Amino acid sequence: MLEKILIANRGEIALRILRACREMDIKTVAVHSTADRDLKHVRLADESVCVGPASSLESYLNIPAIICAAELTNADGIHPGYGFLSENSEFAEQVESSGFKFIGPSAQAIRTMGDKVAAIKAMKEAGVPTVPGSDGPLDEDSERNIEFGRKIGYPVIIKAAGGGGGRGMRVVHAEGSLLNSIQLTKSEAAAAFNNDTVYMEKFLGTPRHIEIQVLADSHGNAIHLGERDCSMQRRHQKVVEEAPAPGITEAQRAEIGERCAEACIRMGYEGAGTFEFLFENGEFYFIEMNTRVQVEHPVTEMITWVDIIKEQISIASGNPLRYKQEDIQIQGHAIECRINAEDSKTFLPSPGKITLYHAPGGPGVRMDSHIYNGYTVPPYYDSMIGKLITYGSTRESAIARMNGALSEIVIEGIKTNIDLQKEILSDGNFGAGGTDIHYLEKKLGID
Ligand code: MV4
Repeated sequence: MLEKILIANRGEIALRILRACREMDIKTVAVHSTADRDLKHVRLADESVCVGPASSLESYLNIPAIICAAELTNADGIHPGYGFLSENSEFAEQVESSGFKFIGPSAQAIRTMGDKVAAIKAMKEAGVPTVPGSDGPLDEDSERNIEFGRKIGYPVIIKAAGGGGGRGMRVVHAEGSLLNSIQLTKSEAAAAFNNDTVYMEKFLGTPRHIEIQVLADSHGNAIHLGERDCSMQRRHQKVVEEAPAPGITEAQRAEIGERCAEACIRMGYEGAGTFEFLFENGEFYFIEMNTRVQVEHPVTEMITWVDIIKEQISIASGNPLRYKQEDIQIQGHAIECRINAEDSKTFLPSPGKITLYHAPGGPGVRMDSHIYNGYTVPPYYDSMIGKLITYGSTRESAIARMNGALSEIVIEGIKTNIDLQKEILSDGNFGAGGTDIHYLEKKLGID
């Protein structure tokens, strides 16, 4: 087993990784910026190293500084968390060539999934259902592109191979604007991603965002942990997530899950991963794969009893998966509300000192957060300050517990989105389950 892990992240996920290490008797090294000396996990870690100034570019994204900290402290593994360097293939490569274990997939796997055209090609080859489309990059052949548009049928969407997560895409409603849209998307992609490769897909109008969690070890084993519904989002930021996804049958889950696990085995994928799908009219369409642990991993943990972070560390240590597919039973229902330091109405960030904090509690309530009384939320990073997760034997009981927890939690001194979360939880359509990816933005009024 790895013996000392450097946590290359901050906030709640750094604390989550530290807690997993502690349970596994693994020593921890916290790295932090000058603005983050007072983070909870920095105090709890066995050792800590300041790796740079407040600016992420010079600290949490500073590859030489982080590898240097691993050398100084004799760590043997590096956990990247989510965001920051977690999907940076260059980082994974340098971590490994410096003699440390990168807790995640190979640099090669990260690179392939970072190229959306290559990712879709790998999925098609593995039998994962994809969106009808150009099945590869568009070239300069206008007639060929117009032919693609006719064959796929309008509306279509042009996406950048280097994009993802909502960056670098454009919907085209009719043939008349196709060629111009391709050119525009290409030049934007060249500027944003230094890669002007674009591809075409059928545009799905009212899909849900459903993703499959997988775990794969270095011995050729892979399992899936079912799905999460992440459709409740605003500007590509998820707000509420849940597992299982309302209305998905056991047979649908087994079918799509097995495709994803099989794809992992074919690709030689190692670690935790997420296959993102659009789900419309009862069909799954692969769009992207995330090669990191995700913010919303706890809802899967609650309904499967698998500790995804511990499993990542075990896999990186070279151990075979502790579970076979038949060991995984989905039981109950979990919901996660992201708690952000922002205004509930304007969504403007609200950093500052937390003058009073009361954590919610009770049966089926989990608060993943690094905040404490007197903690100052710095203005330099993401505004998410915690995740409130509730669990129940049914969706209704998980919702009831979330309503209770949201009214119990007290955070004073800064603004939070808790009022927005209360509004979503009491929304009738959310209560019914299965709202699409546009629902929240429509409810809030498109801005
Ligand atoms: C789509 C789509 C409709 N049709 N692809 C946005 C983020 C990126 N992961 C892919 N995205 C989309 N791709 C086709 N063919 C609609 C979206 C989309 C979306 C997807 C998931 C979650 C939120 C979204 C919000 C707007 C658009």
